[in-house]
Amino acid sequence: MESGFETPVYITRPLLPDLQLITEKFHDIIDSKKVTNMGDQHHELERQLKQYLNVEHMTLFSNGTLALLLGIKALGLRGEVITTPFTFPATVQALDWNQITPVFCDIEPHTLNIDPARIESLITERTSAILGVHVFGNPCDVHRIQEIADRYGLKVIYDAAHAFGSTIDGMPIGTYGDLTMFSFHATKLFNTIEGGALTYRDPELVQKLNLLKNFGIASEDQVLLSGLNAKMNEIQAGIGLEVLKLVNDERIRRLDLLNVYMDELRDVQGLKIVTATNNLSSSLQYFVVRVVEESFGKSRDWLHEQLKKFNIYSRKYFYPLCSEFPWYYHLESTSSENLEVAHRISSEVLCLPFYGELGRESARKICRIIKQLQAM
Ligand code: T4K
Repeated sequence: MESGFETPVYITRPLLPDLQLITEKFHDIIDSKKVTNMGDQHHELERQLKQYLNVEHMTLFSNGTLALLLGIKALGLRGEVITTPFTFPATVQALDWNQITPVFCDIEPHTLNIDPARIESLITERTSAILGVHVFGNPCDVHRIQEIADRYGLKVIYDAAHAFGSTIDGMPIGTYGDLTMFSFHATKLFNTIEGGALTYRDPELVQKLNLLKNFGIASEDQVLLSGLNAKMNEIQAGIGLEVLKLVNDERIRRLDLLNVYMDELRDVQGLKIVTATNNLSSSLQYFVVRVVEESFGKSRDWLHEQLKKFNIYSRKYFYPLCSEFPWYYHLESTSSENLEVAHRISSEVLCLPFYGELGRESARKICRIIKQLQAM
């Protein structure tokens, strides 16, 4: 009989630099007296991230949600945007704050991303864009989505909050669509505690985004548009510079964990591993399974609760679906018939602890506990 963990095991832990390195960074920033409003750390992080993500244009923000919200504003989108219900609330809330109505499209059962085959029937004369989410770091079918968008003259935006470093046929994920948002929240592979960025195709967006994240201020005498405060500060950027040095090693450790989970869980009846498809390189952001009750013998919710007794805190990302939020009740696209796959998946999906520090032995123990619970 496997016993529980002595201390709680969470789905993730932030990747953080040695305290000594952070202290030195703080000294530099405090000594400079430039602590926010696009200082040296900010510029250096932007430069290094462009290189790391292999993109030409990037703007940093205080968090991913504001990045997406202002990216949508910068593109001048309006009316309706077709998107997925299987995402974090931030995706659709960025539409809400732009007075745009989300039109929910069902998802593919394998990638859990917006299903391109279902998009076209949702397009109306009010549609201005398609907003895909690279859920759990597995890329959307960017080619089919672009083909539909081109045919109907729509913009394409991606929420790549989970997809730091993902590639498609070797191409960096931030180069697809008109605009891509990355989140650098503490729970993400690369983090600045809170933070985010946009990458985009049109170089003219640089100026607009820089205005939007800084109250629309162009100069001492000029405020050109109605913006917000969404600037990444120097402490965030400085920590980001140190965290970035750790990302490649963290990826190696996560790859190791992925192999442990795959080996141990592959043959468990009723557990389906949500994997990256061929030719895609995953961000290794989450390790996700689907608990198929009929064959696993227990429900996802039951497993989620039982794991807590062993001090394991898995997460039901994404449940409930965004289409179930009360302020969308009146929307036609929220009907269960329209979102059959999404409803099924959101009752099955479970994210297991996945971060380098966890270590192979703990991952093996988690797998043994899951098997033990199934046999109960
Ligand atoms: N789009 C998508 C698809 C997203 O997933 C997200 C964010 C966004 C947009 C918005 O990006 P940001 O505006 O956040 O940049 C967490 C994160 O707060 C959120 O950023 C993330 N997605 C989401 C998937 O996960 P919660 O409510 O689950 O967080 P919380 O506090 O329960 O943390 C989860 C676990 O992580 C904890 O049980 C323990 C661990 N943890 C967390 C924090 C904050 C730590 O060990 N240390 C920490 O400091 O949303």
